[in-house]
Amino acid sequence: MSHYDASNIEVLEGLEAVRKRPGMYIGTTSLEGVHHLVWEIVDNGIDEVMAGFADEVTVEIHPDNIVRVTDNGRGIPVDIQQKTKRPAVETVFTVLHAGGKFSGDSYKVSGGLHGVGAAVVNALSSFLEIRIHRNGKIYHQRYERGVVQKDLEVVGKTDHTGTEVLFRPDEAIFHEGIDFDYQKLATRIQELAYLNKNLKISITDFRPEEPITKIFQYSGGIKSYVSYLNENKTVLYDEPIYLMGEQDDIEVELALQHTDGYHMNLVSFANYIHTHEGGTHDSGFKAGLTRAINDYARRNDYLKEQDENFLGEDVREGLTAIISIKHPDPQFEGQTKTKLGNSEVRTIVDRIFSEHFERFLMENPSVGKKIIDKAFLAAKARIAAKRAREVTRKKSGLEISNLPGKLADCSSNDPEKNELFIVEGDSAGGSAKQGRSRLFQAILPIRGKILNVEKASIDRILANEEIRALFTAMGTGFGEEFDVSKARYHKLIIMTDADVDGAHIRTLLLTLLFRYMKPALEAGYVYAAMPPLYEVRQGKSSIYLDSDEELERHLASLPANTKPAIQRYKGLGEMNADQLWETTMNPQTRRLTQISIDDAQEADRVMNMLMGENVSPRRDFIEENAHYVQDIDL
Ligand code: TTJ
Repeated sequence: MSHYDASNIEVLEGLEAVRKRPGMYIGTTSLEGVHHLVWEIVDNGIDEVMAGFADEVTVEIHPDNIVRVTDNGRGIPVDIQQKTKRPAVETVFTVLHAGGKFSGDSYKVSGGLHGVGAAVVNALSSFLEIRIHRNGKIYHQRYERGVVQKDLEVVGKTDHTGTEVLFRPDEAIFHEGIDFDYQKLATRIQELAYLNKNLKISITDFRPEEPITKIFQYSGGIKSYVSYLNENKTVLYDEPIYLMGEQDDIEVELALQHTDGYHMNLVSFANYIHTHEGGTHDSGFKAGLTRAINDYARRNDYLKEQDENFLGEDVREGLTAIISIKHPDPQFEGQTKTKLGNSEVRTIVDRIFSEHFERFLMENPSVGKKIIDKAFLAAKARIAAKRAREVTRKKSGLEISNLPGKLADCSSNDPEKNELFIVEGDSAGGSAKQGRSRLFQAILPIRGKILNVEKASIDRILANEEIRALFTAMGTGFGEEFDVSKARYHKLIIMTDADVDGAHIRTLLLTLLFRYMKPALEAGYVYAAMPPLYEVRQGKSSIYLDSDEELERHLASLPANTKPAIQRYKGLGEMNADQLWETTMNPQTRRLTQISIDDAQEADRVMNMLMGENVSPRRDFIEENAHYVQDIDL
C-alpha cells in the first residue's frame, strides 16, 4: 500500500487507540464485549431494513467463532471519496465514528448505548472481511486487527445487492475468550424481530455437527410479543390491545393484555434498546393507564361516589405490556444507562395511550368489564394483604442478625468484593466451603428443588426455608422492603450441575430472582458459574474442557504416544475442594456468565410454560430440548 499520507496515519492512530483501550469503546472486554461486536454489525443491517431498503438480515456463527452477517440492502457505497481518496466502504470500516454517516434519517438501532461503529469492531477483530454486492459486482476487502490488507477489489459478478461482513473477535483483546453464546444471540435477535415488524432475521449456529437455525419474522410486531409472553398464561381477553401514535418526531407503540396472574410484566424499549430501568415512557404509560381506568370505572358506574380510586398496582396486576418508543435524541440514564430520561416523553406517552385506550374501552365494553373486575380483585387482595402485614410486620425474621445457619459467610465486609455462591446439594456445598477463599467468598448450600414462585402465594414464599435463607444472607430484605443497596454481596453466583436437574434448579432460582430480586439482576449482580465437563490430566498439569467436541479436539492435538487421564464430571459433588476452586471458583481461572434480565425473563417464561395448563407448548419445549431434558420433574 502506497498511501502513507496524513489520513492513513490518522487511521492507524485511531485503530491503536481502540486496541489500547477497548473498554472505552465497547464498555467491556469480557464475553459481554464479544457479543457486543455482533450487535454493532447487526444494527447496521437492521438500520438498512428500517430505512426501507432491505427486508432480511442473517446472522451465522461458524466454527472457530467466526461470525457472518448479511443484509439484502443497497450495499455500502464503494465509490472513491474526495477527501480521503479511498472507497467509502473502507472509510466505514477504518475511520472511527464513520458509523452514523451512512444511516440516512432512520433511527439508529443502537441508540445511545453503543453505536460506536464498524471501525471499532474491525479494530478488535483478528480479521474482518467484507463483500459488497453493488453495481452488478462483488467487492471484497480484508482487514486484520483493523489494518487494510489489500485495496478493495472486484472478485465477481452478482445479480443482487447487499452487504456481507465476516469477522472473528481478537482473542488478544477479550480476556474471557471469544466463545459465542448461541442462546444469548438468538434471544436478542428474536427481540429485534418483535420490535421491527418489517424485519426477517435468522440465526444459524454452524458449530455443532447438526447446525441450528431459527428464523424470526413477526408481522404483528410487539402485539405478537405480548402474545408470546402470555403464551402459557390465562388471558382475560383474546387479542392484545395495540396502539401507536406520534408527536414531535417521537413515535410511540404500545401493546398490552391482562392475564389472571398477580405480576405485572412491563417491557419497555427506546430506540430498540431494552430500558431495564424504565423511565419516562414507563411512567407516562402507568399514569395514563391508572387515570383512564379510573375515569372509565367512574363514568360507567363501576366505582360509586363513595368508592376510592383504584391504585396503579391494582390496574397493573396481571398485566403484560410492551412499550416501544423511538426518539431522535434519547437520553439514557441510571446505573446501567437503561433508563429513559427525556421528560417530554412522559406526557406524550400518557396522552397517546389514554386517548386510544379510552376509545378502545368505549368500543369494547366487555373487555372493559374484565379489566375492571380484575382491578377490583386486586384492590381487595391489596387491602387484605395490608391487614395481614400489619399483624406480622413486627417480625419478618429476615434481619441480618438472623443469618441462616447453613451459610458459610466470608470474613471481609466489602460488599463490592464479596461473593455469595448458591450451591446445589450438600456434598458440593461441602467442597465449596473447603475450597473457597474464605476472605470474600460465602457459600449457601440449598437442598433439593426450590419452590416455584410462579404458583405460590407470598406467605408460602416467605415460609420457604431456602428462600428465606437466600434473602437473609443477601441482606436486602424482601418485597416492598427490598433494597438492593443493602446487598451484602455484589456477586450472587448460582453454581449448579451441568445436567437436567441443575438446569431445573437454575431456572427456578432465576424465576425467583426475576420476580423478587429484579434490581439485583438489573445491577448486574447475578452470575452463573460454569463448571467444566472434563478434566484431562497429564502428569502434573490439567486442562479443563466444556464439551465432547473440545475434548476430541484436545485429544487429537496431543502427541500420538501420550496417555492422558480423562475424568468426566457428572456433578459438582464429584470434584474435590481443590478441583472445584481451580475450575469454578478461583477468579483467576474460572468462567462466570453474567445473567441478564432477559435471561431471567426467559427462565420465567419457560417456568410458566412448564407449569402451565397448556400441554402442547410444554411437549414442544421438551422435544426441542430433548438432548438435555431427559427426565424433567414437574
Ligand atoms: C448508505 O447510503 C447509500 C446506500 O447504502 C447505504 C448503506 O450504507 N447501507 C448499508 C450499510 N447497508 N448495509 C450496511 C451494513 C450492513 C452490515 C451487516 C454491516 C455494516 C457495517 C453496514
